[in-house]
Amino acid sequence: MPAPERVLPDPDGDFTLTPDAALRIDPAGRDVADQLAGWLRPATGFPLPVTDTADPVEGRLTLTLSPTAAADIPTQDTRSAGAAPRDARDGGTPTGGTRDGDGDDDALGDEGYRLDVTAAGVRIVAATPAGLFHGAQTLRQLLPAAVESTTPVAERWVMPGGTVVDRPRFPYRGAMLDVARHFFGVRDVLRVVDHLARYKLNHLHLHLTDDQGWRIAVDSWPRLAEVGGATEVGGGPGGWYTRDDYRRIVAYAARRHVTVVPEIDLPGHTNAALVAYPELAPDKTAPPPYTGTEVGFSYVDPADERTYAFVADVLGEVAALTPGPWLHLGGDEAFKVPAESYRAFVARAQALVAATGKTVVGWHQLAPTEHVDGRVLQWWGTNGDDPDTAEAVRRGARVILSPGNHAYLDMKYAPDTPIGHDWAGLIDVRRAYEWDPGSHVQGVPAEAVLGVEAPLWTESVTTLAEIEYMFFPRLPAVAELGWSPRETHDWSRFRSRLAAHGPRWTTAGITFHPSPEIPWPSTPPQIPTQPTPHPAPITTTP
Ligand code: IFG
Repeated sequence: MPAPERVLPDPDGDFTLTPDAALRIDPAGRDVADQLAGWLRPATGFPLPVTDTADPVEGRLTLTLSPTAAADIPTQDTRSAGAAPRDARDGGTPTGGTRDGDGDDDALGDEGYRLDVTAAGVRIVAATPAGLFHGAQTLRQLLPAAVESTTPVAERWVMPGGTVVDRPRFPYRGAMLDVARHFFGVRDVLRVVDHLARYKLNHLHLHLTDDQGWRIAVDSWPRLAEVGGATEVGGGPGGWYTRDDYRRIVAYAARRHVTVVPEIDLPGHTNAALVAYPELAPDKTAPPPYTGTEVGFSYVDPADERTYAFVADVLGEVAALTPGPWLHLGGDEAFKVPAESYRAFVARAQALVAATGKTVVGWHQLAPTEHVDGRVLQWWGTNGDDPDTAEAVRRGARVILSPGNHAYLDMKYAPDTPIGHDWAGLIDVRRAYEWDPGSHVQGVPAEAVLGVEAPLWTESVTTLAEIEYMFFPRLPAVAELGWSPRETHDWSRFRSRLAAHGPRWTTAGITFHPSPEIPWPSTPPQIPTQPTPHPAPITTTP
């Protein structure tokens, strides 16, 4: 999970991981091998040394980086017509066909990999470390769920034999964590990165600023964090990331091939900044700190030149701390800013982003404003007909799809979901899965779609366990829409694979919603689960 592009099972090729196993890698793949070994050591108890010699040796896990790596598999469609649906346990889906239908596109690209499991050993080949990393995540899923245990388990570590060839459908596959409504410390954010990387998501959008809190230190405007960071929804203490905290998040994410996308939401959603610097307020008066959950009432003064000095300084400092190409300007719900002022403000703010060398991302409310080269609109509509966005695409914008009624993970699963919103409707797993980013918005063709992103707004989310409860099982559904070929899209197969996947979350101590839509396995996991984090993880239905 997500479903690979191509799975060629070989029942004679099962491989058993044994205590003397070792990882052999090309030097450039060492970091991936170290991480893979780190995932497998706790449950197996095996030393799993990592060595540089790349020669594939008996009983080994070999990770090979080859810039010209190719899929090297027969291009005929491996899915015979009407193939019987596979048992979820084999994890594979008879995904036939080739990426572009005629099979000539054999390069693995920036993120693709080929994984071969034979009785003699396991080999991952990719053109880049990111491809090796994605292959390593797939390898992890071929081992029994017990591999997720944080303590050694007596288990036969058998991996089903065969070949997987895999490449992503879209380049941008992400999730957003709103750390402004409720603040989440670095440790929680790092665990969120781990969750994204498991499902081959490669972008973490951090919603760093809003009415209730400013979460990133800005040296040239210190009160933004010191004052603006000291509140949150409900009146809690809030908090903020120092520059070093942010650097730590970015570095941790980069090792897992996740790019951080920082959002400084402007011109609206700025009450925290106005509390810190009243000169930015239209009435030049500090509003009271806001700990409620309304939206659309605040904005920085688009008519005051000091606002643009503020924007330039903030974007400059955040851009300098961000290795990724994206800077998210927000732009949503500036209800009190007249259209002309909004357009003028956005034009200047976009130019300030470009001056930092970054590419603009913004919520799709930016659509009617001036296009800047490479601009990306994040679409969060609930109705697939949006002429402004379609027009912006005609002028060159690309789109990240986050439809409110399919990808907003702050939506309740069901009426009795204890936390979350319902303004975009209830979203259980099927609703998160049953849409096509490539054709979701009229006038936004697949070529203009950069990818997908699942936002989690945190007005009512306050702990890591609650983040996980809203993420799982819907995040893998969105991850599959971003990664897997459209031909693999099949709800009945997906729900079976998800059911087989659930015990991995239980074993890993990941909280999740035991959605009634999924036929979770009835047998409880055969191994002692580690002490449960508070609150107790939601286990699968009995
Ligand atoms: N809309 C607001 C968010 C958040 C959300 C909760 C966007 C772009 C509703 N803006 O979504 O700040 O409050 O579902």
